[in-house]
Order: sequence, then structure tokens, then C-alpha cells
Amino acid sequence: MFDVLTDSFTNAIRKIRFHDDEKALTKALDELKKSLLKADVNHKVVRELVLKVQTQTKLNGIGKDQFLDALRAGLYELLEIGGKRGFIFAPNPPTVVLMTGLQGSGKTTTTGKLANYLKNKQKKVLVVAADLQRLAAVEQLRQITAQIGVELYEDESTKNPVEVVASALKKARDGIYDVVLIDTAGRLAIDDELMSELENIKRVATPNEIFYVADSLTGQDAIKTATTFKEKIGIDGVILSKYDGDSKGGVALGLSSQVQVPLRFIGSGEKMEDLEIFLPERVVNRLMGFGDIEGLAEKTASAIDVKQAKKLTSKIKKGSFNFNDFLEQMESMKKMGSMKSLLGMIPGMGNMSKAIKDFDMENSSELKNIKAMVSSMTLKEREDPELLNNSRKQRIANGCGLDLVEINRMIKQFKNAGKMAKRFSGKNGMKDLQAMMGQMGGAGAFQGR
Ligand SMILES: Nc1nc2c(ncn2[C@@H]2O[C@H](COP(=O)(O)OP(=O)(O)O)[C@@H](O)[C@H]2O)c(=O)[nH]1
Ligand SMILES: [Mg+2]
Repeated sequence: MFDVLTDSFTNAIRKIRFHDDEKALTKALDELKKSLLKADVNHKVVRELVLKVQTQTKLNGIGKDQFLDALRAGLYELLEIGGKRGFIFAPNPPTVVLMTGLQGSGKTTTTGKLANYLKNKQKKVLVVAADLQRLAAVEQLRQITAQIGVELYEDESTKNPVEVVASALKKARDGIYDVVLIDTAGRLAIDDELMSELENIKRVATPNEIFYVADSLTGQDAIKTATTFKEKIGIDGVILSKYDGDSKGGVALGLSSQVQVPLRFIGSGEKMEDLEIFLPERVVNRLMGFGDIEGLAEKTASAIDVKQAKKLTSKIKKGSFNFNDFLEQMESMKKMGSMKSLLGMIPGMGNMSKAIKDFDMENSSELKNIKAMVSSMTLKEREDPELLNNSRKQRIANGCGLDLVEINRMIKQFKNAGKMAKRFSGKNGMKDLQAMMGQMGGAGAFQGR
């Protein structure tokens, strides 16, 4: 997320050359304004921010550091509205969350992503199917909850979402649920029917939080509809969906201050893992090119189970990393979502992530080939790659239907991965990783074959 915005931003910052005079400041402010407008940040928001940065810089003495400090403070203030971040648990479980939004905005998908996010935090979640407008809606939620292994509450005996919500909550309060997520119906546009249905659901659900799911592809319209929802039924947070699309990113920057409701999460893909918590300080860091180590660590930690990671690290250090470990590692990378979103979080890599074509782990033919190859190995061979002489390799090639050339390439790749992993597990790991990415010139190595 924030690729386009970060690029234009860091470019603007790089262009700033100060010689302690007002002309230089004006130029820098101009550059900043241009890059913000280019990213589709609302013009009023841009004007206010630029004015603030100008005033503050002048106050502290014109210079590059003062300018960057003022910019950082201004951005932070813009994003830090209301103080609520991510998911907030009620003092007494279950935390009840009402998901609202227009039809097609991504409510159901986002409900699934949130449920998945909470499940990874070891929370017991009940998802409630309260969109009874379309037959397919319940089925969609059934598939999503089955996929992530979260319980769904549905009631086919009624067409009234209020009844479904009431009985779901009764069940949740009797039970041991930490969180209840209620997926509701949307309309194509805001109308009275939608609002009164939501009002009724709100009355029985007494939610701790109402989230509004806004489609970032609708640009400034997303902000208008969020504002209307806020006025009519009250919302506690916005989740911006489809941030992976053509959106230039500016909506996310202006949203909190324009709607006066905090942006809590950002959805950036159709997969259940594609949800990120929106933390102002991280976003400011990323925008200013400092990367987001914390976000990276969090994403990695939620995807890899800690015990497994420890086991892996010690194996890597001992050099006894084998094919079974390799497969395991590939699987956990798949869980982490795209390479691209990870790279954007590494300091100094923001620019590079754009150059790297999204490498789709899930549908990667490479991963399928590796799996095929490993499954044609004997258990001994999997544990001890050194056993693989030419005749064994030929047998494996025949077994999995791949060329010997292909097998050799993958084995070589495996050995490199082992070496690389060993290097990165050392104390200069992050530096080494950056150096390596630099050598690769960004793209090539990760592009699917
Ligand atoms: N690319 C992308 N697609 C999304 C995202 N969130 C939802 N979608 C897609 O948007 C469409 C509508 O989503 P859905 O959850 O059914 O919307 P609802 O009508 O508000 O429940 C579906 O095709 C989703 O796969 C996202 O973050 N990125
Ligand atoms: Mg839906």
C-alpha cells in the first residue's frame, strides 16, 4: 500500500534543496503540493497541510530538517483523528461490530479479513450473516468463513436480519465468543430503506463499534458516503477497501480528517490476508521513506508460527536446512501475501516494490514444481539434499514429469536459499537483504517463470 504516494512523496523530498532562504522553501512547498494533488489528496486537505508546514518551518527557521519535521508533524496530525487504532476490544466480551457500507464496497470480504485477523490473534469469532437481501450473500459468507475456519451464524428460517442478529447475539452471549462481526446488506446508493434497516439492526445489536467499509476506487465519493453514514447512523471507524487497485492513495491520506473518523484498517487485495492495520506513525514513516519494520515484523509473525520459526532458524544456523523445511517456508511465505507489500515496508525499499512484479505465490507454477519435485524424493533425500547425485536426480525428474535441467535449477535455487537464509539470520540480516535486493536490480529474480 501507498506505493504511488510514497514514490511521489520521497521524490518531492529528495528535490528539496535548502539554502536557508524563503525562495527555497516556496519551491519545496510547491513540490509537496504537486505530489499530494497528483496522488488525489483532497485539495482543501492539501492547502491546509502546506500552510501548516510553511508556518511551522518559518517559525523554527528555514532549513531542510525543520521542513521535514514540520511535514512529519502535519501528516501525523492529519491522520491521527480520534485516537482509535485497529481493532478495539470491549471491556467485556463479546465485542460486537457492525459492518456497514454500500453494495459492492467490500463489506463481506472485509468481514472475512477481520475475522481472519482476529483468529490469528487467537480470538474466538462469530460471523453473523445479516445480509438477507441477496441469496448469494449468505453463501459467499459461508465460503469465506469455511476457508478461514471461523464460525458462521445463519438462520434460513427468517428474512428479517434483525431477528438473525438478535438470536446470534443470544448465542454469543451464552457462549465463549470474543468478537461478533455482523455483515449487513448494502444498497447501490444511500436510501431510507438501507438506513432504517441499519438503524433497526443497530438497536438490537448495540454494537461496540460500527465500521464503514469504503471502496477506495470511488475516490472522493468514498469520503462523501462515509460522511453521510456518520451523520445518519454514526460510525466509529472506516475501513478502506480495494486499496490495491488504481487508487493513487490520496484518499487514505485525507479521509480521517475529512470525515473526522479514524481510518482503522486498509484492505489491499481479494485474499483474506490482505488487511493491514492503519497506524498513523507507521504510515508517516513509510511516506517519508523510512520504511515500516514494525509492520513487516507483525505481518511475518502472524503468518509464521513462532515455534516453527525458531526451529527453522536453528536449523539454518546449523546448516541442516532441508527440503521439508524449504517447502514449509514456501508455504508460510504464501500466507504472508504478496512479496510486493512486504518489500514496501522495508526501509529504503518503497521505491523498489513498484519495480517488482507481484509474485503470486498461490498460483505460482514454481511452487507447484517444487512441490512436485519434493514429493518425488525419498524421505532420506528430503532430509539430506547432499544425497542427490545424477541418477537420483534423473529418477526424480522422471517421477515428477519435469526436465533434469529444471530439477538441477531448483536444487541450485534451494541451496542458494539455504545460504541466503543463513546470512539473513545473522545480525546484519536486514542490511544484507537490502544489499541483495540491490544486486538483483529489483525485479528479475522474483518474477514468476
Ligand atoms: N482487489 C480487491 N478486491 C476487493 C477488496 N475487497 C473486496 N474486493 C472485491 O470486491 C467485490 C465486492 O466485495 P464484497 O465483499 O462482496 O462487497 P459487499 O457487497 O460490500 O459485501 C468482490 O469481488 C471482492 O472480491 C480489496 O481490498 N481488493
Ligand atoms: Mg456482502
